[in-house]
Amino acid sequence: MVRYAAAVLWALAAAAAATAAAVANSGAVNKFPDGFLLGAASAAYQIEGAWNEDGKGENIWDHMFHEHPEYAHNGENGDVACDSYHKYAEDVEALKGIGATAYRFSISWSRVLPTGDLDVINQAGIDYYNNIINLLLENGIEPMVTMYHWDLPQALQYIGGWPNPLMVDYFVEYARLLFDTFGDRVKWWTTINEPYIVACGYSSSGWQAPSQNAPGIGNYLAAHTMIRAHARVYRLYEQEYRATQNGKVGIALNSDWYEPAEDTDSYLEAQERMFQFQLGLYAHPILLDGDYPAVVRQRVDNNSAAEGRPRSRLPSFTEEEKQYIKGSADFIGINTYTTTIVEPGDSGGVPSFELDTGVIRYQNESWPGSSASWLKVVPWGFRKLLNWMSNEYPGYPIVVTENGYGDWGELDDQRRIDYYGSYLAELLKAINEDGVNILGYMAWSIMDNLEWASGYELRFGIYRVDFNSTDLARIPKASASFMGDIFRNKTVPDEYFQ
Ligand code: GBH
Repeated sequence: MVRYAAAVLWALAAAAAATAAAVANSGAVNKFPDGFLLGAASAAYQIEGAWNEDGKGENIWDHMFHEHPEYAHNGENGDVACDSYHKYAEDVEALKGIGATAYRFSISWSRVLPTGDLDVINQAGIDYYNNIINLLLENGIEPMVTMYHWDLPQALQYIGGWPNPLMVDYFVEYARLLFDTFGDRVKWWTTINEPYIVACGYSSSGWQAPSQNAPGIGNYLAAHTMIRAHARVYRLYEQEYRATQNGKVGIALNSDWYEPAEDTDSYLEAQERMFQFQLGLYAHPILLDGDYPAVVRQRVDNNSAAEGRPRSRLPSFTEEEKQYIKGSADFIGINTYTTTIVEPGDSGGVPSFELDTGVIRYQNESWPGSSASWLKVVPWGFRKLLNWMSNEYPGYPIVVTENGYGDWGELDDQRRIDYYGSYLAELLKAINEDGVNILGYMAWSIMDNLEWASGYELRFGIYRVDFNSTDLARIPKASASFMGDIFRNKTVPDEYFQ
C-alpha cells in the first residue's frame, strides 16, 4: 500500500512537472515552441532535371538509370523530373503557399563540381543555388542545405566511390566550396542524407546507386568513409567558418521505430541491436565516443572471424580519428516514416549486414498502410523514436529532416492529411510532454518527385506535379491547405490529440 501510494505521488509530481514544462514552453500541448522551423524537403536528383545542362557532370543516378533502365519503375529517371532547375521560383511559391519557414533541399555535387574535384567549378551551377538561396531569404524562408543526397559524381564512382578512403578529401574540398560560396547566407547544413541508405548502394545490386553488390563489406567500408568525411567537414566548419558564419552542421540519419514482436529479453535485445546497427553505427561515433557501438563491433568481428577472414569486415578508427569524430554535430537530423516489427533471428546471406544484426524485420500488415509496402501509419512509433534518440544521445537537439506519406497522387489526399495530423500530434507530445529538444520539422515532400527506383508512380508531394503535362505545374493538394493552417497557426488541430 505504501509503495503504491508513493508511486501515485510520483506520477502526480511527474505530471505536474510535465504540465509546468508545457506551460513554460508555449502554453499548450498542441502548439509549437517559438522559433520552431516548419517546412518541407526535397533532393536534387528527385526534382531538378536538367541532368546534363549548363555544364552539370554525370552522377551515379544518371549513370545507373541510363545504363540500367530496368532498375527503375517503367524505366523512369531524373532527366527532367520536376524541372526545378528552371522552375525553382515555382517551388518557392509552393513553400510560401504552405507558410513554410524553412526549406530543406540538396545541392547536386556534380552540378557545381562536374568531375567531383576542384579542377572544374561550374559557375552556372553556383548561380543556380545562389538564386534559390536568395529567393528563399527574400521570402523569409530559411535554407537548410543537404550537401549530399545520394548523387555522387560518376567520376568519383569510377575510382570506387564511398568505400575509397580518399573520398574524405574530395568531400571536404566540396564542402569548403559550399561554405565559401553559400555560407554567408546558409546557416543550417547537413552533410550526408541517410548514410545507411547510401551504404546500401555498395551492398546490393538494383534499387540503390551505384548498385555495387558487395554485401556485408562494401556497406561497412562506405559507412566508415562517410563518418570520417562528415566529421572532417564538421571540424573544417568549426575551425574556419563558425566564427564568421555562425551556422549549424549536422547529419541526417534514418530509422524506423523498431517495435519488438514480444516483450521478452531476447526480443528487447534484438530491438536494441537493430537500433545500434541502424542509427548507432553513425550516431554512436559522431555523438558519443568516436567509435562504433560495442554490439556492432563485436558481432561483425565475430562473424568475420567465423568466415575465416584475417580482418573484420568493419574497419577500425585510429585514436586520432576517434578524437575528431567524437562530438562532431550541432544537431541530429532524423528521417523517419514508419514503424517496423523486429524479432531475434537470422536473415540475409553470408556475409551481410542483415545477418550481422541477428534481427528479422517485417511489417505488421494489420496497421493502416499507404501506397508503399514499407510505410505503415504508426504515429505512436514516431514519439517513441524521438524519445529513444533523446535518451541515447543526450544534449543533441533533434531536427526531423523528413517525414511524410506516399500515395498514388490524388488531389483530395485525406490519408496524407491524417498522417501529418497524427504524426505532428505525436511530435508535439514528445516536445511538450516528454521534454524532447526538437528544433524543426521538414515534411517530405513539398511536391511529387522521382521516388528513386519507384519512379513517378509513388507520390509524397503536398503539391501535385503531373509529369505528363508540358508545364509541370505545382498544384496544391488538399494537404497543402491543411499544412498551411498548421504552419501559420503553429498549432495542430485538437482532433489529432484524441
Ligand atoms: C527517404 O528515405 C529519402 O531520403 C527520400 O529521398 C525519399 O524520397 C523518401 O525517403 C521517401 O521514400 O522499396 O521496400 O525496398 C527513407 C528511407 C529507404 C525508405 C528505402 C524506403 C525502400 C524500401 N527509405 N526504402 S523497399
